[in-house]
Amino acid sequence: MTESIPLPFRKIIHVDMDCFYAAVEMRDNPELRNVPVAIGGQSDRRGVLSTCNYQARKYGVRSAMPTAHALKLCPSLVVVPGRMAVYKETSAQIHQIFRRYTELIEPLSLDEAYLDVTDAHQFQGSATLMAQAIRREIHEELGLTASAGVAPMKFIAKIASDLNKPNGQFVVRPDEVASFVERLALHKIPGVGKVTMQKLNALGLRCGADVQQLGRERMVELFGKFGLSLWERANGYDPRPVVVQRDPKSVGVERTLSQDIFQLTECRQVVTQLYPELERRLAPKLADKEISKLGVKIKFNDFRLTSVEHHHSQLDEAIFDRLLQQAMQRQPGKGIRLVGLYVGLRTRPEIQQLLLEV
Ligand code: TTP
Ligand code: MG
Repeated sequence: MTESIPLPFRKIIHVDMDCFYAAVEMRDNPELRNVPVAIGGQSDRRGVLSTCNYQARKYGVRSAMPTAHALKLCPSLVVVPGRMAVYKETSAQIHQIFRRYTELIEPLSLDEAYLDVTDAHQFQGSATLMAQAIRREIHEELGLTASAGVAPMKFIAKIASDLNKPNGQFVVRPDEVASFVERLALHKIPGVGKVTMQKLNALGLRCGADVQQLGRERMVELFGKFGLSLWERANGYDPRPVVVQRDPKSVGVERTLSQDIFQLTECRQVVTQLYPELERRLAPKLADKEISKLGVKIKFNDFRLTSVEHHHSQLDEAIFDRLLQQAMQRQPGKGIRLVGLYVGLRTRPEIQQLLLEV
Protein backbone atom coordinates (compact mmCIF):
# COMPACT_ATOMS: atom_id res chain seq x y z
CA MET A 1 0.00 0.00 0.00
CA THR A 2 3.02 2.29 0.09
CA GLU A 3 2.23 3.65 -3.38
CA SER A 4 -1.27 4.77 -2.43
CA ILE A 5 -2.14 8.14 -0.99
CA PRO A 6 -3.63 7.73 2.50
CA LEU A 7 -7.41 7.68 2.59
CA PRO A 8 -9.26 10.65 4.05
CA PHE A 9 -11.19 9.87 7.21
CA ARG A 10 -14.79 9.29 6.18
CA LYS A 11 -18.02 7.79 7.45
CA ILE A 12 -20.12 6.49 4.59
CA ILE A 13 -23.58 4.97 4.73
CA HIS A 14 -24.95 3.10 1.73
CA VAL A 15 -28.73 2.77 1.87
CA ASP A 16 -30.57 0.30 -0.38
CA MET A 17 -34.31 -0.20 -0.19
CA ASP A 18 -35.62 -3.75 0.12
CA CYS A 19 -37.36 -5.06 -3.03
CA PHE A 20 -38.18 -1.42 -3.67
CA TYR A 21 -40.90 -1.37 -6.35
CA ALA A 22 -42.52 -4.49 -4.91
CA ALA A 23 -42.44 -3.06 -1.40
CA VAL A 24 -44.22 0.09 -2.59
CA GLU A 25 -46.93 -2.03 -4.24
CA MET A 26 -47.36 -4.18 -1.12
CA ARG A 27 -47.61 -1.08 1.03
CA ASP A 28 -50.27 0.51 -1.19
CA ASN A 29 -52.31 -2.65 -1.74
CA PRO A 30 -52.81 -4.87 1.33
CA GLU A 31 -53.98 -7.76 -0.88
CA LEU A 32 -50.44 -8.10 -2.16
CA ARG A 33 -48.83 -8.38 1.27
CA ASN A 34 -48.86 -12.13 1.78
CA VAL A 35 -48.46 -13.39 -1.75
CA PRO A 36 -45.50 -13.63 -4.13
CA VAL A 37 -45.47 -10.36 -6.09
CA ALA A 38 -43.44 -9.13 -9.03
CA ILE A 39 -43.41 -5.91 -11.00
CA GLY A 40 -43.22 -6.28 -14.73
CA GLY A 41 -44.63 -6.76 -18.16
CA GLN A 42 -47.26 -9.24 -19.14
CA SER A 43 -46.01 -12.75 -19.97
CA ASP A 44 -47.82 -12.78 -23.32
CA ARG A 45 -45.97 -9.65 -24.36
CA ARG A 46 -42.52 -11.07 -23.62
CA GLY A 47 -42.17 -8.82 -20.62
CA VAL A 48 -39.43 -9.07 -18.03
CA LEU A 49 -39.62 -8.42 -14.32
CA SER A 50 -38.17 -5.29 -12.75
CA THR A 51 -38.15 -6.89 -9.33
CA CYS A 52 -40.13 -9.13 -6.99
CA ASN A 53 -40.79 -9.46 -3.28
CA TYR A 54 -38.91 -11.83 -0.99
CA GLN A 55 -41.71 -14.38 -1.02
CA ALA A 56 -41.33 -14.71 -4.80
CA ARG A 57 -37.54 -14.98 -4.44
CA LYS A 58 -38.02 -18.23 -2.50
CA TYR A 59 -39.21 -19.75 -5.77
CA GLY A 60 -36.13 -18.54 -7.62
CA VAL A 61 -37.87 -15.55 -9.21
CA ARG A 62 -35.42 -12.68 -9.86
CA SER A 63 -35.06 -9.19 -11.38
CA ALA A 64 -34.72 -9.10 -15.18
CA MET A 65 -36.26 -12.59 -15.50
CA PRO A 66 -38.81 -13.05 -18.31
CA THR A 67 -42.29 -12.95 -16.81
CA ALA A 68 -43.24 -16.21 -18.52
CA HIS A 69 -40.32 -18.04 -16.94
CA ALA A 70 -41.07 -16.58 -13.53
CA LEU A 71 -44.66 -17.84 -13.77
CA LYS A 72 -43.36 -21.33 -14.46
CA LEU A 73 -41.20 -21.22 -11.33
CA CYS A 74 -44.01 -19.72 -9.28
CA PRO A 75 -47.50 -20.17 -10.79
CA SER A 76 -49.14 -18.17 -8.00
CA LEU A 77 -46.96 -15.13 -8.73
CA VAL A 78 -48.98 -11.92 -8.93
CA VAL A 79 -47.46 -9.70 -11.61
CA VAL A 80 -48.44 -6.04 -11.39
CA PRO A 81 -47.46 -3.17 -13.69
CA GLY A 82 -45.03 -0.63 -12.31
CA ARG A 83 -45.99 2.90 -11.22
CA MET A 84 -42.85 4.85 -11.94
CA ALA A 85 -44.26 8.20 -10.79
CA VAL A 86 -44.94 6.76 -7.34
CA TYR A 87 -41.45 5.23 -7.09
CA LYS A 88 -39.90 8.57 -8.04
CA GLU A 89 -41.98 10.42 -5.51
CA THR A 90 -41.14 7.86 -2.83
CA SER A 91 -37.47 8.17 -3.69
CA ALA A 92 -37.68 11.94 -3.21
CA GLN A 93 -39.23 11.35 0.21
CA ILE A 94 -36.44 8.97 1.16
CA HIS A 95 -33.96 11.70 0.19
CA GLN A 96 -35.80 14.16 2.44
CA ILE A 97 -35.07 11.81 5.33
CA PHE A 98 -31.40 11.53 4.28
CA ARG A 99 -31.16 15.32 4.27
CA ARG A 100 -31.94 15.46 7.98
CA TYR A 101 -28.45 14.03 8.45
CA THR A 102 -26.38 15.28 5.52
CA GLU A 103 -26.50 17.18 2.25
CA LEU A 104 -23.75 14.94 0.88
CA ILE A 105 -25.94 12.42 -0.92
CA GLU A 106 -25.08 10.56 -4.10
CA PRO A 107 -27.96 8.60 -5.61
CA LEU A 108 -27.07 5.47 -7.59
CA SER A 109 -30.66 4.75 -8.54
CA LEU A 110 -34.12 5.52 -7.20
CA ASP A 111 -33.66 3.14 -4.29
CA GLU A 112 -29.97 3.37 -3.53
CA ALA A 113 -27.65 6.15 -2.35
CA TYR A 114 -24.36 6.89 -0.66
CA LEU A 115 -24.40 9.33 2.25
CA ASP A 116 -21.28 10.96 3.64
CA VAL A 117 -22.04 11.57 7.33
CA THR A 118 -18.47 12.38 8.41
CA ASP A 119 -19.53 15.81 9.66
CA ALA A 120 -23.06 14.98 10.82
CA HIS A 121 -23.52 15.80 14.49
CA GLN A 122 -26.38 13.49 15.45
CA PHE A 123 -25.79 10.61 17.89
CA GLN A 124 -22.36 12.06 18.78
CA GLY A 125 -21.32 11.35 15.22
CA SER A 126 -22.13 7.61 15.30
CA ALA A 127 -22.78 6.56 11.69
CA THR A 128 -24.11 3.23 12.96
CA LEU A 129 -26.82 4.96 14.99
CA MET A 130 -27.56 7.38 12.14
CA ALA A 131 -28.07 4.46 9.75
CA GLN A 132 -30.41 2.86 12.27
CA ALA A 133 -32.35 6.10 12.68
CA ILE A 134 -32.62 6.65 8.92
CA ARG A 135 -33.98 3.13 8.47
CA ARG A 136 -36.41 3.59 11.35
CA GLU A 137 -37.66 6.90 9.93
CA ILE A 138 -38.09 5.40 6.47
CA HIS A 139 -40.12 2.61 8.02
CA GLU A 140 -42.25 4.78 10.28
CA GLU A 141 -42.91 7.55 7.79
CA LEU A 142 -42.99 5.75 4.46
CA GLY A 143 -44.03 2.21 5.42
CA LEU A 144 -41.00 0.65 3.69
CA THR A 145 -37.89 -1.17 4.88
CA ALA A 146 -34.33 -0.31 3.94
CA SER A 147 -30.98 -1.97 4.47
CA ALA A 148 -27.73 -0.13 5.10
CA GLY A 149 -24.00 -0.62 5.08
CA VAL A 150 -21.69 1.57 7.16
CA ALA A 151 -17.98 1.81 6.40
CA PRO A 152 -15.09 4.27 6.04
CA MET A 153 -15.29 4.03 2.23
CA LYS A 154 -17.86 3.69 -0.52
CA PHE A 155 -17.36 0.22 -1.94
CA ILE A 156 -17.30 -1.49 1.45
CA ALA A 157 -20.44 0.37 2.50
CA LYS A 158 -22.16 -0.87 -0.66
CA ILE A 159 -21.13 -4.48 -0.13
CA ALA A 160 -22.09 -4.24 3.54
CA SER A 161 -25.64 -3.05 2.82
CA ASP A 162 -26.32 -6.44 1.23
CA LEU A 163 -25.03 -8.54 4.11
CA ASN A 164 -28.01 -8.22 6.43
CA LYS A 165 -30.68 -7.64 3.81
CA PRO A 166 -33.67 -7.32 4.10
CA ASN A 167 -34.31 -4.78 6.85
CA GLY A 168 -30.85 -4.98 8.39
CA GLN A 169 -27.52 -3.25 8.46
CA PHE A 170 -23.88 -4.21 8.65
CA VAL A 171 -21.05 -2.09 9.97
CA VAL A 172 -17.38 -2.35 9.00
CA ARG A 173 -15.31 -0.21 11.37
CA PRO A 174 -11.98 1.24 10.22
CA ASP A 175 -10.04 -1.34 12.27
CA GLU A 176 -12.05 -4.14 10.63
CA VAL A 177 -11.36 -3.13 7.02
CA ALA A 178 -8.17 -5.18 6.66
CA SER A 179 -9.74 -8.46 7.71
CA PHE A 180 -12.93 -7.68 5.77
CA VAL A 181 -11.12 -7.25 2.45
CA GLU A 182 -8.81 -10.23 3.03
CA ARG A 183 -11.80 -12.55 3.22
CA LEU A 184 -13.94 -10.69 0.69
CA ALA A 185 -15.17 -12.83 -2.23
CA LEU A 186 -14.10 -10.93 -5.35
CA HIS A 187 -17.46 -11.28 -7.09
CA LYS A 188 -18.96 -9.01 -4.44
CA ILE A 189 -16.82 -6.08 -5.53
CA PRO A 190 -18.93 -3.74 -7.69
CA GLY A 191 -17.75 -3.95 -11.29
CA VAL A 192 -16.63 -7.58 -11.07
CA GLY A 193 -19.06 -9.43 -13.31
CA LYS A 194 -19.35 -13.01 -14.47
CA VAL A 195 -16.75 -12.77 -17.26
CA THR A 196 -14.14 -11.11 -15.04
CA MET A 197 -14.85 -13.66 -12.35
CA GLN A 198 -14.12 -16.52 -14.76
CA LYS A 199 -10.73 -14.98 -15.53
CA LEU A 200 -10.01 -14.41 -11.86
CA ASN A 201 -11.00 -17.96 -10.97
CA ALA A 202 -8.81 -19.35 -13.73
CA LEU A 203 -5.89 -17.62 -12.02
CA GLY A 204 -6.94 -19.07 -8.66
CA LEU A 205 -8.10 -15.67 -7.40
CA ARG A 206 -11.16 -15.89 -5.21
CA CYS A 207 -10.84 -13.45 -2.34
CA GLY A 208 -9.05 -10.25 -1.46
CA ALA A 209 -6.10 -12.06 0.12
CA ASP A 210 -5.41 -13.85 -3.20
CA VAL A 211 -5.19 -10.52 -5.04
CA GLN A 212 -2.98 -9.08 -2.30
CA GLN A 213 -0.60 -11.98 -2.71
CA LEU A 214 -0.44 -11.72 -6.48
CA GLY A 215 0.59 -8.09 -6.10
CA ARG A 216 -0.05 -4.78 -7.78
CA GLU A 217 2.31 -5.13 -10.76
CA ARG A 218 0.91 -8.48 -11.79
CA MET A 219 -2.70 -7.30 -11.48
CA VAL A 220 -1.93 -4.32 -13.73
CA GLU A 221 -0.15 -6.58 -16.23
CA LEU A 222 -3.11 -8.94 -16.34
CA PHE A 223 -6.04 -6.53 -16.18
CA GLY A 224 -4.73 -3.04 -16.94
CA LYS A 225 -6.49 -0.13 -15.24
CA PHE A 226 -9.23 -2.38 -13.92
CA GLY A 227 -6.53 -4.60 -12.37
CA LEU A 228 -5.17 -1.60 -10.48
CA SER A 229 -8.54 -0.63 -9.11
CA LEU A 230 -9.30 -4.24 -8.16
CA TRP A 231 -5.94 -4.46 -6.38
CA GLU A 232 -6.78 -1.23 -4.54
CA ARG A 233 -10.18 -2.52 -3.44
CA ALA A 234 -8.64 -5.83 -2.34
CA ASN A 235 -6.34 -3.75 -0.13
CA GLY A 236 -9.19 -1.69 1.33
CA TYR A 237 -8.47 1.44 -0.69
CA ASP A 238 -11.30 3.48 -2.20
CA PRO A 239 -10.67 7.23 -2.22
CA ARG A 240 -13.79 8.18 -4.22
CA PRO A 241 -15.75 10.97 -2.53
CA VAL A 242 -19.53 11.09 -2.36
CA VAL A 243 -20.49 13.29 -5.29
CA VAL A 244 -23.58 15.46 -4.94
CA GLN A 245 -25.76 16.20 -7.89
CA ARG A 246 -25.49 19.98 -8.22
CA ASP A 247 -28.56 20.59 -10.32
CA PRO A 248 -31.66 20.29 -8.16
CA LYS A 249 -34.95 20.38 -10.07
CA SER A 250 -36.99 21.10 -6.97
CA VAL A 251 -36.78 21.92 -3.29
CA GLY A 252 -39.32 20.66 -0.81
CA VAL A 253 -40.10 20.45 2.86
CA GLU A 254 -42.62 18.19 4.49
CA ARG A 255 -43.90 17.15 7.86
CA THR A 256 -45.15 13.72 8.85
CA LEU A 257 -47.66 14.16 11.65
CA SER A 258 -47.63 12.13 14.83
CA GLN A 259 -51.41 11.75 14.51
CA ASP A 260 -53.66 12.01 11.47
CA ILE A 261 -55.26 15.41 11.00
CA PHE A 262 -58.61 16.11 9.37
CA GLN A 263 -59.26 19.84 9.46
CA LEU A 264 -58.17 22.56 7.06
CA THR A 265 -57.17 24.75 10.02
CA GLU A 266 -54.78 22.05 11.26
CA CYS A 267 -53.24 21.65 7.81
CA ARG A 268 -52.86 25.42 7.55
CA GLN A 269 -50.88 25.42 10.78
CA VAL A 270 -48.49 22.87 9.31
CA VAL A 271 -48.09 24.96 6.16
CA THR A 272 -47.36 28.03 8.29
CA GLN A 273 -44.60 26.09 10.04
CA LEU A 274 -43.17 24.70 6.83
CA TYR A 275 -43.15 27.95 4.86
CA PRO A 276 -40.13 29.61 6.56
CA GLU A 277 -38.26 26.31 6.36
CA LEU A 278 -38.90 26.24 2.62
CA GLU A 279 -37.70 29.84 2.28
CA ARG A 280 -34.49 28.96 4.09
CA ARG A 281 -33.82 25.86 2.00
CA LEU A 282 -34.62 27.69 -1.19
CA ALA A 283 -32.47 30.80 -0.67
CA PRO A 284 -29.06 29.32 -1.60
CA LYS A 285 -30.53 27.69 -4.71
CA LEU A 286 -31.82 30.97 -6.10
CA ALA A 287 -28.29 32.07 -6.94
CA ASP A 288 -28.51 30.30 -10.27
CA LYS A 289 -32.07 28.96 -10.30
CA GLU A 290 -35.50 30.51 -10.52
CA ILE A 291 -38.86 29.25 -9.38
CA SER A 292 -41.01 27.62 -12.05
CA LYS A 293 -43.91 26.30 -9.98
CA LEU A 294 -45.31 25.90 -6.50
CA GLY A 295 -46.76 22.67 -5.22
CA VAL A 296 -48.50 21.16 -2.21
CA LYS A 297 -48.37 17.50 -1.40
CA ILE A 298 -50.55 15.51 0.93
CA LYS A 299 -50.35 11.92 2.07
CA PHE A 300 -53.63 10.47 3.27
CA ASN A 301 -53.70 7.88 6.01
CA ASP A 302 -53.99 5.07 3.46
CA PHE A 303 -50.52 6.21 2.21
CA ARG A 304 -51.99 7.60 -1.00
CA LEU A 305 -50.13 10.65 -2.18
CA THR A 306 -51.56 13.55 -4.04
CA SER A 307 -49.98 16.77 -5.20
CA VAL A 308 -51.34 19.95 -6.75
CA GLU A 309 -49.14 22.42 -8.59
CA HIS A 310 -49.39 25.94 -9.95
CA HIS A 311 -47.02 27.62 -12.37
CA HIS A 312 -45.66 30.69 -10.65
CA SER A 313 -42.30 32.40 -10.38
CA GLN A 314 -42.34 33.52 -6.75
CA LEU A 315 -43.03 32.09 -3.33
CA ASP A 316 -46.56 32.96 -2.33
CA GLU A 317 -48.22 31.69 0.82
CA ALA A 318 -51.72 32.43 -0.53
CA ILE A 319 -51.11 30.15 -3.51
CA PHE A 320 -49.92 27.37 -1.23
CA ASP A 321 -53.13 27.81 0.77
CA ARG A 322 -55.26 27.45 -2.35
CA LEU A 323 -53.33 24.38 -3.46
CA LEU A 324 -53.71 22.88 0.01
CA GLN A 325 -57.49 23.20 -0.20
CA GLN A 326 -57.53 21.63 -3.66
CA ALA A 327 -55.39 18.72 -2.50
CA MET A 328 -57.60 18.08 0.53
CA GLN A 329 -60.70 18.05 -1.67
CA ARG A 330 -59.38 15.04 -3.53
CA GLN A 331 -60.36 12.82 -0.60
CA PRO A 332 -62.70 14.91 1.57
CA GLY A 333 -62.86 13.88 5.22
CA LYS A 334 -59.95 11.47 4.95
CA GLY A 335 -57.20 11.57 7.59
CA ILE A 336 -53.96 13.23 6.57
CA ARG A 337 -50.58 12.02 7.78
CA LEU A 338 -48.19 14.24 5.84
CA VAL A 339 -48.21 17.74 4.41
CA GLY A 340 -45.47 19.07 2.16
CA LEU A 341 -44.61 22.20 0.21
CA TYR A 342 -42.29 22.29 -2.76
CA VAL A 343 -41.12 24.53 -5.55
CA GLY A 344 -40.00 23.53 -9.00
CA LEU A 345 -36.73 25.11 -10.13
CA ARG A 346 -35.17 25.91 -13.47
CA THR A 347 -31.82 27.39 -14.34
CA ARG A 348 -31.99 31.16 -14.84
CA PRO A 349 -31.94 32.00 -18.56
CA GLU A 350 -28.85 34.22 -18.18
CA ILE A 351 -26.97 31.36 -16.47
CA GLN A 352 -28.19 28.92 -19.09
CA GLN A 353 -26.74 31.25 -21.72
CA LEU A 354 -23.41 31.39 -19.89
CA LEU A 355 -23.33 27.60 -19.70
CA LEU A 356 -23.95 27.36 -23.42
CA GLU A 357 -21.11 29.76 -24.13
CA VAL A 358 -18.52 27.83 -22.13
P1 TTP B 1 -32.40 -3.37 -6.55
O1 TTP B 1 -31.97 -2.57 -5.35
O2 TTP B 1 -31.35 -4.08 -7.33
O3 TTP B 1 -33.47 -4.45 -6.13
P2 TTP B 1 -34.64 -4.39 -5.11
O4 TTP B 1 -34.64 -3.11 -4.33
O5 TTP B 1 -35.92 -4.68 -5.81
O6 TTP B 1 -34.34 -5.61 -4.16
P3 TTP B 1 -33.23 -5.76 -3.01
O7 TTP B 1 -34.02 -5.95 -1.75
O8 TTP B 1 -32.44 -6.95 -3.38
O9 TTP B 1 -32.43 -4.48 -3.01
O10 TTP B 1 -33.18 -2.44 -7.56
C1 TTP B 1 -34.03 -1.38 -7.12
C2 TTP B 1 -35.22 -1.22 -8.05
O11 TTP B 1 -34.78 -1.02 -9.38
C3 TTP B 1 -36.10 -2.45 -8.09
O12 TTP B 1 -37.09 -2.45 -7.09
C4 TTP B 1 -36.67 -2.41 -9.47
C5 TTP B 1 -35.64 -1.69 -10.31
N1 TTP B 1 -34.90 -2.68 -11.13
C6 TTP B 1 -35.30 -2.89 -12.46
O13 TTP B 1 -36.22 -2.23 -12.95
N2 TTP B 1 -34.64 -3.83 -13.21
C7 TTP B 1 -33.61 -4.59 -12.70
O14 TTP B 1 -33.04 -5.44 -13.42
C8 TTP B 1 -33.19 -4.36 -11.34
C9 TTP B 1 -32.07 -5.16 -10.74
C10 TTP B 1 -33.87 -3.41 -10.61
MG1 MG C 1 -32.88 -2.36 -3.43
